[in-house]
Amino acid sequence: MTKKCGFVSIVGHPNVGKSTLLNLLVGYKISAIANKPQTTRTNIRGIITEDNYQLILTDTPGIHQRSGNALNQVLNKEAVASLEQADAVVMMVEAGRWTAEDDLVISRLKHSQCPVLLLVNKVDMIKDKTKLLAYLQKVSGQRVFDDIIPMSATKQINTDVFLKKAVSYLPMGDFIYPADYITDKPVKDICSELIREQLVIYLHQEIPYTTAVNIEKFEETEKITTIHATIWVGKKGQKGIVIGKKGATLKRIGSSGRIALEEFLDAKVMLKLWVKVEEHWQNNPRHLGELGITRTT
Ligand SMILES: Nc1nc2c(ncn2[C@@H]2O[C@H](COP(=O)(O)OP(=O)(O)OP(=O)(O)O)[C@@H](O)[C@H]2O)c(=O)[nH]1
Ligand SMILES: [Mg+2]
Repeated sequence: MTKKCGFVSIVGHPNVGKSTLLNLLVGYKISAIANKPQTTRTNIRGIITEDNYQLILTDTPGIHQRSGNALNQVLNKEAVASLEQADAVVMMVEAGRWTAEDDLVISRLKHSQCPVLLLVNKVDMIKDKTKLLAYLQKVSGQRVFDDIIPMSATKQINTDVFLKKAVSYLPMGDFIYPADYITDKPVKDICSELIREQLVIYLHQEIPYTTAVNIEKFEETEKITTIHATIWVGKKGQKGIVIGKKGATLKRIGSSGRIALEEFLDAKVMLKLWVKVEEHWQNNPRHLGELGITRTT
């Protein structure tokens, strides 16, 4: 049987639903999702393998305008780096919206040699279909797109159409990863990603943005997996906020983090969390590297 294998990158401005689509197609939650911008920090590859194809779908951090500190610059670079290897690029936007950040994404795609597909996500939010049609018409003039697919990742509208289209871009070739791999990230990295997702969900917007999670210990026995993790915050005052009154916030983060980890690892998990302060870690490239936030590809 002839086999196809290749890379498709999903780029777009923050919060459009890139990670939601990746998790859906992979069938596991490997990338953090939250209703807040800049949830994703590093490129995450989700691997979808069938008998005749292997689609390596790359979820990237949202491309955004505020690129002041080192972390922001790394996030934007990371998204752009994923394009170098791609056989096709998917630009994702939110139905009914076109922002300056979408223009920025278009400008980043200017030199892209491969086909660019426009995925208009969250169509479930637009009840009036004539409005959607007008929107689709408008966005089709923004650049030459290979195709435009209206879709909803959460309601699973047209996600199968997208998958088929993505596979059509893959070149012939042998599989790169073993058939049972769902991601290229080590299990430890996915675990820290799932804990960080809880921070994004439970804390006020600015704080998760200045936090990072590092797995210090990961011990598996037949009965239980013990995970020790440090939550790094950027300022002394933030430590108290993460911990909360009588430890309530950290407790909530810990228990929902444990549930997410148990689901991912399919094992019983004991999760221990510590909160530590490293001032201005987002501007310290060495520290960013230690936390796994670096240019990968
Ligand atoms: N209504 C609706 N909401 C969606 C859809 N897809 C994703 N969302 C929601 O949009 C929010 C953002 O989703 P993410 O997948 O984290 O978005 P992202 O593009 O990865 O965001 P960044 O990592 O910050 O760039 C979440 O609350 C999702 O549940 C959709 O099709 N319809
Ligand atoms: Mg994301």
